[in-house]
Amino acid sequence: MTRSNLPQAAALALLCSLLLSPAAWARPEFRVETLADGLDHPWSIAVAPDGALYVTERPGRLNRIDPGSGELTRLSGLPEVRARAEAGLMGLALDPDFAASGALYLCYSTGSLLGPGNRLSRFALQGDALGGEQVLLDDLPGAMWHNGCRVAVAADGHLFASMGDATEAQAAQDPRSMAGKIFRLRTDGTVPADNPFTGSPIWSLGHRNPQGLAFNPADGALWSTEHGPDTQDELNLIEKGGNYGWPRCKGVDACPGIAGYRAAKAEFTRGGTIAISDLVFYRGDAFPEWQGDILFVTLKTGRLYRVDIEGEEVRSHEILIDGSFGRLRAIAVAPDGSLYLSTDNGADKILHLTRQ
Ligand SMILES: [Ca+2]
Repeated sequence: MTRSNLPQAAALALLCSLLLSPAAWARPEFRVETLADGLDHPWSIAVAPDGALYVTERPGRLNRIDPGSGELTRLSGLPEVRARAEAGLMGLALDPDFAASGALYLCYSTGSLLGPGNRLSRFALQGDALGGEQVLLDDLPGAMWHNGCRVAVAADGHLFASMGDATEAQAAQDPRSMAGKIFRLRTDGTVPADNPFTGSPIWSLGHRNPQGLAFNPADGALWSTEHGPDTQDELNLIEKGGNYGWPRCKGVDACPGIAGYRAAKAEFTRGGTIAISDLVFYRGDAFPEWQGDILFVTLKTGRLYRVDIEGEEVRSHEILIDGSFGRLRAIAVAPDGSLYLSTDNGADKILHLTRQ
């Protein structure tokens, strides 16, 4: 070997060692610690620009949690909620201007067992007190189960929210009903002129109970997780005017006869549901291996999944946590790329997943 070939030989040796080394292929090691406990069905986690966590609890509480100490501050000024079975205070999203204005969005159950509904409202947080409720969508269909209520704000400032079929499956196909839909609004509650049904907040239909909404930062596309009935939980790419098939069709099945049908991009599974819940797109420094991937959590199977996508298609998935903490409801990414997860067992925790 001549002297001039040495750098190439060294580079080749390094490449071979990386390709052959088990470490190059290993899943990144992580640890999970408890950041806060004593919560009751924490449903949404939103992380503010300063790193503080804002967490809803289904019985009707909103908390701020210090990411360093785990100290929990209970915020005041919450609306009265219908907290029963799977209804209550659920979705939370912070406005892009939250740091300056304190603006945030909550989706919660209203009324009583005799007249159940759901509501999407904008609030302003000042100090530890919530105020200035502005109702954006009211009298949404409600029930003990399938109340939807996940909320997300797009990069272009539009507000999206989900509503389940409120146990009236056929209503999900009715464009006059607000059940089984995903909505798109301006943040003042007005309907954008380019929504698919003129004058309606409905963006997509045919949903059973979408429990996660997240935008892919790479291309702005909206993705959603959705509970199937007894099989075929779904991962959906949400498109303007799309019909997602419920209750006629499920999962990745074809659906002849439904105009604008969009099959799920992936289903979990044919043999039974995993009880799919909240999702995020991962972007952060802690786990470069996961950059751009979807992470989602599940309820009855208590799992954390990682899904590798390529544009609009799902390539593969793996299970990172499998039942070790019981049911998992919500997931969020911290500014440093670590993750927060909430349990859903009744005496609940906010878990912090960091690189080991
Ligand atoms: Ca579907």
